[in-house]
Amino acid sequence: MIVNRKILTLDEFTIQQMRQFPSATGELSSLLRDIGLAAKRVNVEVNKAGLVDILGDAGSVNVQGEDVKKLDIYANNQFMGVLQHGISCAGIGSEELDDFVVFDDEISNNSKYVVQFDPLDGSGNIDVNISIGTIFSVYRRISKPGVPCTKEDFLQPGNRQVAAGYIIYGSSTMYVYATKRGVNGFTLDPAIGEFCLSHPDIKCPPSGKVYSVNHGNFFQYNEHIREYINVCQKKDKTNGGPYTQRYIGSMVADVHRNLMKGGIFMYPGTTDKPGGKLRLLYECNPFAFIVEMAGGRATDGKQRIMDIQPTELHQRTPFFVGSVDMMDELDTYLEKIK
Ligand code: AHM
Ligand code: MG
Repeated sequence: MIVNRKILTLDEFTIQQMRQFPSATGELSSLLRDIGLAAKRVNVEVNKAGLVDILGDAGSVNVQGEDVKKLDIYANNQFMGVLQHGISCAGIGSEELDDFVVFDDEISNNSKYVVQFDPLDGSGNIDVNISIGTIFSVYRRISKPGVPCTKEDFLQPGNRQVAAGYIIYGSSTMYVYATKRGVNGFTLDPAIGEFCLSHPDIKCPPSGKVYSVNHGNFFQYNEHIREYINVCQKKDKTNGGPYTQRYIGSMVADVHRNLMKGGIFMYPGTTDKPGGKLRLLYECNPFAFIVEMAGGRATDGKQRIMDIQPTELHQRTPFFVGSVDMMDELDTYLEKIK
């Protein structure tokens, strides 16, 4: 078999990147590779999701007498496990856990980073075979190394992210991560079980034809957001259209498509939930960082998502993210909201 040596694996790529900085300790590269390992384990289980009735329902005991865990709990434990046993992470925050977790041992207390993640976003879609994903965000801790990390390490604004990424478990499994040096995408090659660099230096097209929003909530949105959605529906050849509405209800899939092809994704506040649904720390900030690093923008309707000073781990926010020209047009409607 001919091995294509032009394609770099995730490990080769992160090591290559690190070599460009002789003073780098390799902690971030190691952390990104640890996340890749957990993603591969989660991918195996996600691919078996349709067999759950055969193997045993989550929460029950399967035919082999093993406990069957809910996939989001399984994913949480995998990501937490690799980060705890790695050398780079002092603690984590997760959508699945009420509070942040401090890895209080000597190596972890001396580690530079904390990580926040949503282990399996869109997990309501698992049993209908729709793409779901993992989202994560990496911060350099503020507390001094040598002692356990603290709550302040987790409540940093998104503009202090060092890296962020997502894994999409879809028709193929992809790992996309961003640092201040750019955004790169790796596709899992099942033949060798490695993520391979398939989408180097991803750029979000400045404009697109797709808008993604839950239309079912239309009458609960602010009138100026409704006005913008109406404009999207009326686009034609004379003003950059026609637009297409695409919304699968799994943010990783919706934002991934828009990142690659151009588009805008919106989860505004509603009359029932003025603060929106999505979580700032492990859903919106990472996507804001990735999309901005790729040339797009993200806001909560009033300010840049990454400039929000978080006050709680599970804080929610309205979220608008996407191609820069489309975001600029949306802004003209958001500015009308008092
Ligand atoms: P989850 O974290 O409970 O999975 O919820 C987040 C998901 C996002 O992936 C998706 O964009 C959104 O919820 C869909 O919500 P809705 O069904 O209200 O449109
Ligand atoms: Mg989620």
